[in-house]
Amino acid sequence: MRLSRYFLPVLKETPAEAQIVSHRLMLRAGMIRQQSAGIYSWLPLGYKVLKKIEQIVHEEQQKAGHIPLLMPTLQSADLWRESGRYEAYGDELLRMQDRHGRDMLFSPTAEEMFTDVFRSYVKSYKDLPLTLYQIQWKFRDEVRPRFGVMRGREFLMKDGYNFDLTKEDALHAYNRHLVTYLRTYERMGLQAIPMRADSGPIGGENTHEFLVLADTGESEVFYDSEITDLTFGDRDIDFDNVEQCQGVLEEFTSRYARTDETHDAALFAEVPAERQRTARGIEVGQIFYFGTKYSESMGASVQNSDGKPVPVHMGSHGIGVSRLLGAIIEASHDEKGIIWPEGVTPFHVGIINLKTGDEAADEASETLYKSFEALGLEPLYDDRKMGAGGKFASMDLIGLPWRITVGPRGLKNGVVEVTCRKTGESEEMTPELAVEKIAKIYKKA
Ligand code: 5CA
Repeated sequence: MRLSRYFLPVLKETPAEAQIVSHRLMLRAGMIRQQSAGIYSWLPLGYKVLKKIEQIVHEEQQKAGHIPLLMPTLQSADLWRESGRYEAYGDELLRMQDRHGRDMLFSPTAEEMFTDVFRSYVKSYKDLPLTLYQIQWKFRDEVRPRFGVMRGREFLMKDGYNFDLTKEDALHAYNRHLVTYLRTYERMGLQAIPMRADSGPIGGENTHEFLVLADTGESEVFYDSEITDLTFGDRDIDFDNVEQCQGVLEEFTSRYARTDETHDAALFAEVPAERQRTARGIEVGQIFYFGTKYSESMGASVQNSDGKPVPVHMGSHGIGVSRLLGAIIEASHDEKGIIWPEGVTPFHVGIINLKTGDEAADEASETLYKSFEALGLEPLYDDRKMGAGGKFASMDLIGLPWRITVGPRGLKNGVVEVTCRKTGESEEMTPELAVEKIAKIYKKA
């Protein structure tokens, strides 16, 4: 993309309404625009990161055999009356009527809709296990929408639902989700710690929230510091292997880690004092096992091997896809702006032409630009006719992990400058070597 032809409305001033750094930076970098409280337009740069995050979520879900589909955002109240949640959900549920006076709602989650699709088609235990999921907009009429996309009213969620014959099978699905979530967050450069939590309006006893530690997080958390040494890494996992998935759950949840909702001071006191930590965290996902809560009330049964109808065991599993943008920025920024992890960056590399109009600089920049495109990488080329200071400031603000600076002076010696956004370190090298270096980083060489 050539910046002269892109739509990147960066702001010079710090918007007064934004209280936390991720919100400020998303507004300043021209990623989002607030349209009303907790409702945002996703401008091109924000939209691009959102799509990258979605892509990682899809890939990791599908590796575990979970199947994507898409449900409507507007749903009939009748379905929610069956589960009893139409009345129970409270003021967060946005209720409305269509022109025929029929009660409708904007889905804040979708247990009922998935259970309905399941019961309409699946009749036999032979069709299990089954996990269906979607990435779809949700609406919750939050009392206090704030912090930009962190607590929106309209927000993008990945929500997945497992259907299993037995409790054991459903707990395996729970563990499988835990593994996929660990992998998903790590690919985004985040450490998200599974913590015992409360299930709220979704229901059930078994539930873990995934929290990214950050001072601006809305949840208070208590944990054993040993847990922060754990990483999933690139280990192989067989998602059909029950013991292996159970092993990961035990490894990542055996130490004390709880949100304030389930915090137990007596248990916490058993953690050696030097390892006790109290901090704040951003909840980027939650997994639930709630047994037959929805399948019984909504009649979602299958025939077991004896030909008897039994209600299926279910769980649901959510990732805050749009919230993740805020969480990543909270975890990765400096005073100049965002620092995108390579896994989610909107463009792989920025090219700054210090002197647009200079024949040598234009030509070298063009060649770099085309070389990256030929490798399947996305460069952002700042070809605007303006001073270098403004170009550097925008590039730092939008946070691409790598920058190549091209100028007539360097070119006289046959070199350009490659700069790492995170460390600020620069290296001079030939344009060919610069392309090679960046290609290697993104595994395109
Ligand atoms: N049905 C279940 C799982 S699919 C469910 O709704 N779970 S949830 O309530 O925990 O939401 C899943 C994730 O969505 C949360 O972990 C959080 O990351 C994100 N989320 C929830 N509310 C908001 C909000 N108001 N703004 C942005 N993200 C939100």
